[in-house]
Formats: sequence, C-alpha cells, structure tokens
Amino acid sequence: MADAATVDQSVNDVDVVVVGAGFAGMYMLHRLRELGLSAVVIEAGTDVGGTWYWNRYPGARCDVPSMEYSYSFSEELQQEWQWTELMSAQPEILEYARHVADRFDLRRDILFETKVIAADFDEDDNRWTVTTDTGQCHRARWCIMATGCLSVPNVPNLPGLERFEGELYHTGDWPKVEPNLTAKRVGIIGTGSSGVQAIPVLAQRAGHLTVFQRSPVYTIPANNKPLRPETAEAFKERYGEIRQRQRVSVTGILGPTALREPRPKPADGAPRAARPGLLDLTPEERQAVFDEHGHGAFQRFADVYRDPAANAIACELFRQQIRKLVHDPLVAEALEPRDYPLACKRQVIDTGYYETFNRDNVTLVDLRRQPLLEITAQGVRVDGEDIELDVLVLATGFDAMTGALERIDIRGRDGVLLRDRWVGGPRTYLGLQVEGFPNLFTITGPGSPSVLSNVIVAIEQHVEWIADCLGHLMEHGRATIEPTEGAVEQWVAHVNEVAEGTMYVAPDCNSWYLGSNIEGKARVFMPYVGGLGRYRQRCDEIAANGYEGFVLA
Ligand code: FAD
Ligand code: N01
Repeated sequence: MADAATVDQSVNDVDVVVVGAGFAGMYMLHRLRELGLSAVVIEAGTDVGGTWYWNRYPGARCDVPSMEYSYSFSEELQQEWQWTELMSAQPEILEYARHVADRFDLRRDILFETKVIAADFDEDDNRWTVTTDTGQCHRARWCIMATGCLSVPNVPNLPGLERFEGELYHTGDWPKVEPNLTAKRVGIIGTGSSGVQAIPVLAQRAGHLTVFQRSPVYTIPANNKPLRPETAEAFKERYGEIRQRQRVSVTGILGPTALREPRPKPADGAPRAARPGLLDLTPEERQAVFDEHGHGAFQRFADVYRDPAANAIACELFRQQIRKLVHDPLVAEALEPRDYPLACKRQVIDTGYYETFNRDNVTLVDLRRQPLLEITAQGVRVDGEDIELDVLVLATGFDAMTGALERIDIRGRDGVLLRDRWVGGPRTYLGLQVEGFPNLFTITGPGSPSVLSNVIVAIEQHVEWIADCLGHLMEHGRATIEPTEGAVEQWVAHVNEVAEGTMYVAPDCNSWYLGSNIEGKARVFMPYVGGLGRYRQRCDEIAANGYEGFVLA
C-alpha cells in the first residue's frame, strides 16, 4: 500500500484518485479507507456537496423525499440527522453533506479548489497519472470518476452574451453571496427543473421578472411540506426495511408507500390485477380524474408512459388544467406544451409555478413567437422588442452525463482519448467501466440507472460494487480490470433495447437524456431504463460469476 495521501506535494502516490467530492466521491472515500487504501479526492469547489454546493439558486431543492434522498450506509448517521422538510431545500442538503464530511473526517483527504484536467494510463506499470490545473500530479493504481451527471453548466451560444453589462448568473454556478434582487429587473432563460423552481421565488424577490421560454414544460405540484417529527420517527424505526425496499425498487423512491405495510401477495399466487390505464376509462371518467387530482393526475396511468394514444389524451387534459390555473388566456396558451409528449423529459415539479404568471410583476416571453435575436449591453432583444434587464439568469441546464468526463483528457491504452472513443455517444459496460481504460471507474456513468432514479441510491450501489471489486482484485492479486469489447457491445445494445418503446426516445422528444440540449452532441439515450433493482441484481450476478464480461489481468 502507498502512504496516506500527502496532498501538498507536487507528485503524490496513492492507491486511488477519486475525482469529485459530491455524494459519490464522499462515500467512495469512506469505503476506500475501510479497505485500507490510501486515496485523494480532487474537487473543483471549495467544499463538499457537489450539486448542492454549486446549485444555490433561489428555490433549489430536491424532489425526492429527504428521508429517502440521503445516505443509508451508516445507521448512526441516518438516525441522528434531522430533516425539516419533506423535500429539503439546497442549504439543508449542503449542510447534511458538510455534516457527513465532518462526521467521517473526510476533508483531510480532499483537495479542494483543484480541477483535474487530464488522466493518463501508463501501460508499463498499470498506473494512472492524474494532472490538475494547479500543476500537481497524482499517481494511482485506480482512478474513480465521481464527477457527477449534472455538474457542467450549459451556457448556450447566445449572440452578444459577453456584451451584457448587468449581473449574469447560471443556476448551476450560483454565487455564494446571494445577489440582492430587490426592485431589479430580472430576466430568466430556461423553464426546465431549475427555471421552474427559481421562477416563483425570483418573482417574489425581484422588482420585475421576465421569463424567456423556448419550450413550455409539463410540471406538476411538488406538494412539499414540513416533515412531521412523528413521520421522521416512523421512518427511523423502520429504516432498515425501508432502505432495503428502496434498493430493490425500480427508482429507489418509495414515496407515500414508504410507511405503508407492503400489500400482501394474492394467496393463489396469481398476479395482482393491473390498475386501469387511461385508455380503459371513458372520456367522462378521465375528465373526472383530472378535475379531481389536477394536472399531475396522468401519473396514475401506466399507459401514458408507453402508449402514444394514452399520452396524447393525457397531454390534452394537462393543457386544459393549465387554462384553469392561469388567468390570461394568451399566457395560458403560451405555457401549454404541444410539441413533445409527456414523460419524455425528466419530470419537473414545482411550487406555485403556473400561479406565478398571474402576478403583475411577471411577464412571459414566448421565444417560439418572438425568437431571441441577441443579448445586448442592456438586456435581451427578441423579435420586435428590447427588454432591459439588471440581472440575467441562465437556467439553461447541463452538458449531462458525459460533459464532466469529456472535459478531462482521459487517455487509456494506446493513448486513446475517452472523448474520441465516445464521439458517437458513450459506450460503457454497466456504466461502470470503458473498454481500453483499465482500472478507471465511473460512478453513475452513462449506461447505468443513475439519473432515472434516486441518485443517492444509485451512488451507494456503484460505490459498494466498486469497493467490493477492488477488494476482489487485491485478494486475487490482479493488477487490472477492464471490460471486453463484446461485453460493452452487448450492454449498449441492452440499454437501447429497454429504452425502445418508452416516451424517452419518442421521435419528437428532445432532452438532455438524449444529449439533444447540446449542439453537436450525438443523439443517444444515455441512462439505463431497466430499473435500479434489476440492474443491481445483474451487477451482483456479474461479480458472483467471477466478473463476467471483464478481463482481470
Ligand atoms: P455531483 O454532486 O455533481 O458532484 C460532482 C463533483 O465533481 C462536483 O462537485 C464537481 O465540482 C466535481 N468535478 C467534476 N469534474 C471535476 C474535475 N475535472 N476536477 C475536479 N472536480 C470535478 N437527484 C435526485 O436523485 N433527486 C433530486 O431531487 C435531485 N435534485 C437535483 C437538483 C439539481 C438542481 C440538480 C442539478 C441535480 C439534482 N439531482 C437530484 C441529481 C444530483 O446531481 C445527484 O442527486 C447527486 O447529488 C450527484 O452526486 P455526485 O456526487 O454523483 O455528483
Ligand atoms: O436544465 P434543462 P435544468 N435559448 O436542460 C432552455 C436536475 N434538476 O437545469 O427545452 C432558450 O432541463 C431549455 O429549453 P428547451 C434534473 O435532473 C432537478 O432545468 O431546450 N432556452 C430548457 O427550458 C433536471 O432535469 C431539480 O427548448 C434555452 C432549459 O433551458 C436537470 O437537473 C431541479 C436555451 C434547460 O432545462 C436539468 O434541469 C433542478 C437557449 N439557447 C435540476 N438553451 C429538482 O427539482 C436551453 N434553454 C430536483
């Protein structure tokens, strides 16, 4: 074993380099220490927390119940931490990440304010050399990328953006000192999850808010609320069982069913009767369900997610509900999504989004009717109008899933660059490894369930699988592990096959899952839609079968 990480030297020999100190990198470090390995974690930010360190925009919060969107690996940790809301806001989640760092004494092996710019595999001694923007070199046997799926903000190529003289912010890189927006003219571009969370809060804080919308969104109410102490207690009493159910579930989220007793299986072993689909109801029945439960009612019907006919009906009922919520019929019409199906993008949830457009200090600019021409020194020029702004917020998303990996010069065997290998889209085995890049692991990499699930559950599964794998390699004296070309081929085919027929890959769908938010990025569906539980089982089987599909040299 190498000595413990000495991060102030210019060449640092460790067993493992981990890149990123979000929830993935933090837990990875903890597990590596348990294996007796020396490690350094390299993080661009000044503190831990990743997503929750960078995304400090007003309104930022998680959309998975916090009792479930939290680590399960330590019983003491999950018993002692107190969440205050059903779905916590960014400051509380960041505080939690900091608490974990302190509790497990993680910071002493984390190098902050340092960006990894290159990682090179040396075939002579099977070591990775990891280079940083501060000129340091770290040599390690294993390199683990915990760089996050949504960690590279996308700044679109808007003509004149550099000329804007006001304050310019991206939701994914929000300043640590909260900007004062009182009485200011604020504009926001983007109405995805970040924009939809920020808009109601910005409207309350700003003098005037102008929302520049290119694609209307299908958003549903978050129904967030304070977390009742008795609910938290009930969770804590049954945490072991609840966590286990999360792990084997499709998404890692139990939601309202978490505290319910599991439904007994039918005594005769027959499958449970399927719930009716939207197409099984009469038009009057459908209308009644939407009238009673609002625009989120479509979630009750499985056929909406697979059957274009059911989806089209749900979309129309959804639009009808928007018209009930938004007073101005022209604004309501502009907010109605029409050119892509429900459930093709990540579900967006909100708190008072549609109602915000009834405020006197909010204006919606529909960029499909009035295209954005340029950013000027004073604001935004759209077709037929100049809109003056003091502050411009970009809620324009991320170069997702591959962005952080491709920004590092990762060179595997024969000096091949990872981003060249992935020019037609990412190709991995299980989202964990890439052929030709031995001893390199990607946590929640493309080809794994990652962003289609409660990401902390996905992270824990990957971290534990990788830790077990390193233990196996050490125990059996193996120098390297990498997947075979055939295993990658088969896994990529499987990832595509299970996505087939879902709304995610509908021809009229454009989403960051498909890379289509980034100019020039290959249109490939990147996450694995087969479900977290099934995926975990496959990963475990592969390990139990002697790491089937991998070469252990
Ligand atoms: P990250 O948290 O992204 O951390 C990666 C870290 O790597 C970053 O700190 C980054 O600075 C660092 N890094 C990257 N490249 C380099 C480099 N070259 N050198 C040095 N450091 C580098 N998921 C859910 O399941 N539920 C939610 O409710 C949810 N809400 C979200 C809300 C927002 C606003 C966003 C953006 C994402 C949300 N996600 C949610 C997804 C979220 O990203 C994950 O849940 C999780 O936090 C990811 O953790 P991570 O450690 O894998 O990556
Ligand atoms: O990014 P997005 P996001 N001109 O890509 C628009 C997680 N998250 O940061 O759709 C004008 O979804 C773009 O328009 P269009 C979650 O996984 C979770 O909002 O391309 N507009 C779109 O409206 C989420 O899915 C939470 O036409 C431009 C928006 O910008 C992921 O992060 C909260 C434009 C980008 O939407 C990303 O969400 C926040 C241009 N040139 C984030 N370029 C939770 O609630 C882009 N847009 C848990």
